[in-house]
Amino acid sequence: KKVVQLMPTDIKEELLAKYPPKVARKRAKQIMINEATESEAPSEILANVRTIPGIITMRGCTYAGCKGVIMGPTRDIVNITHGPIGCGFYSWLTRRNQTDPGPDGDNYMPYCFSTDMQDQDIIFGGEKKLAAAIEEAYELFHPKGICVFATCPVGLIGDDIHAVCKKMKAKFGDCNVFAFSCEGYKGVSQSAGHHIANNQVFSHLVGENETPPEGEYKINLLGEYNIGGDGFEIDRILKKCGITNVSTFSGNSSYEQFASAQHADLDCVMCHRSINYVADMLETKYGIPWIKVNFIGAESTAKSLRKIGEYFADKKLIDRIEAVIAEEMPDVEAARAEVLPNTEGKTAMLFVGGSRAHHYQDLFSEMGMKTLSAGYEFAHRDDYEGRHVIPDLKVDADSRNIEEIEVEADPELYNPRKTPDEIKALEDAGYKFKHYAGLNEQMDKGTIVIDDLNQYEAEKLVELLKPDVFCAGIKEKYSIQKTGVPMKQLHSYDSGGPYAGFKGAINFYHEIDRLVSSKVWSYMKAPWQESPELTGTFVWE
Ligand code: CFN
Ligand code: HCA
Repeated sequence: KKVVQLMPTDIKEELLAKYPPKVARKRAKQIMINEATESEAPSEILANVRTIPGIITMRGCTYAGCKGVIMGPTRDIVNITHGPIGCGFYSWLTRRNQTDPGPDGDNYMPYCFSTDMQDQDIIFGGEKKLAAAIEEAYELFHPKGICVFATCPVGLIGDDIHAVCKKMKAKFGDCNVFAFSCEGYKGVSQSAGHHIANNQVFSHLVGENETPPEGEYKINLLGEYNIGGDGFEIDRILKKCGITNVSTFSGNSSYEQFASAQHADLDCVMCHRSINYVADMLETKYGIPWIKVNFIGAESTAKSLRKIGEYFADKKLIDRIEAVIAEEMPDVEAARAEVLPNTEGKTAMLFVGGSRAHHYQDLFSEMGMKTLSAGYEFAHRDDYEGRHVIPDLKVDADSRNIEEIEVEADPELYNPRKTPDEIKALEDAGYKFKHYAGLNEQMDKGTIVIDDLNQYEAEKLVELLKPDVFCAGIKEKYSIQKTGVPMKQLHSYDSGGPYAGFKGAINFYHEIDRLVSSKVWSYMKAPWQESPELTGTFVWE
């Protein structure tokens, strides 16, 4: 048995060793050692680029980002997938977004609406079938809104879904019908779908309701999707503090909430990746400023509430927020004290979407757990490096050109080693930035940040670093568990949750304690344990 000390650079080398030179060169730019040494090249990471064909990526498609992610949690809009039945089926409530329509509210989420495209529709066109589907949905439910989502074949055959929707909207008169050109192949990941969804919701829905809702401190909660009931817990806390949540984009959301979003005083952005476009548009068009918040982690929740209090700068609100924190924290502390002896010093890896790989590190650090390696599936450089470049938006909604969405801004704008003077010079030249803590800033020195991790690298990482828990999605779950490492889904939460807010933190502490303390995993033999050629000890820095 050979025992070696693995440096972060060795791990990077090991991850790349099996690739052909061209692939290795590209992947090398997406595997970053966080500030390895003073003399190392700046910690820059390549993100939001196409996955190399042949690699088994963790990513999803543009349709998933638009239909499943942004519009999926909206209960009283009928969401029709124009395409083969599989696309509708696989985006049918698999995300575990919950909703509460109340006793009389409409809820179409349990339905899966699809035009069920067949061969003849591909050959002769599917517009008539789509119009019939919209009509049928209208006759059956009389919803406030009907949304239509394009899948890959729709773009390829050229069905004009926007024209069909326009015609149907005019025909009904009392139903807002609009479409999303979110063909799966359009971007490099789900991310393009978020952008397309944001633009259309903003153009067709936000601002429709002119009556301002009641409330002293009105916010919108952007980028919170009520997975496993997270949004319910956040709403409980906001209500307790006396803060009015006008609209959530889009967890537990309704048509009216979207339509009223312009009445908020402040936008609080949870998941920057998926909804920053709406935040920027609300700021540009309605002058509503946005701040970054995070309700994952008890301390982050307290910090975010204080940030909201600070914005309104009202003593009554600030006192109430402090009282709520003081009331909620003892239970959190008790749970933390209970799990700490089991969790302290344990290690985690997180590879999730475009914000959770970052947000959940707060929860792990509250439990004394270290993140060895983390990364996003489809985030952009701002999510890693914390510098958001505010786009130059045209306020007129119709002039927004969504075809431009995949054009990345000059990479130099994101360079993390830019000095304050250089930033100032860029600002003088007309660029507008917003700064917040990105993933890289949170990671310890010597940890490994990996963008668009794939199946091969995931298994290799686990083999080399043996984390106590690995967090990712359903595609990773069983291959990781087979290596004898517990796996926690941070997309669907497996069947758990909520994990947001104070009560959610308590749930998470116990869940992770159970996972990392369980003996069952030690009975599993990973392939390298059966024939050990190499065992590694990870060294920091
Ligand atoms: S709920 Fe969100 S928090 S919206 Fe986004 S980037 Fe996905 S569906 Mo999966 S769990 Fe994940 Fe984030 Fe924002 Fe969810 S980390 S991948 S597209 N995501
Ligand atoms: C999506 C949705 C997803 C998938 C989760 C997973 C989700 O990207 O289309 O891979 O387990 O959270 O449901 O991210």
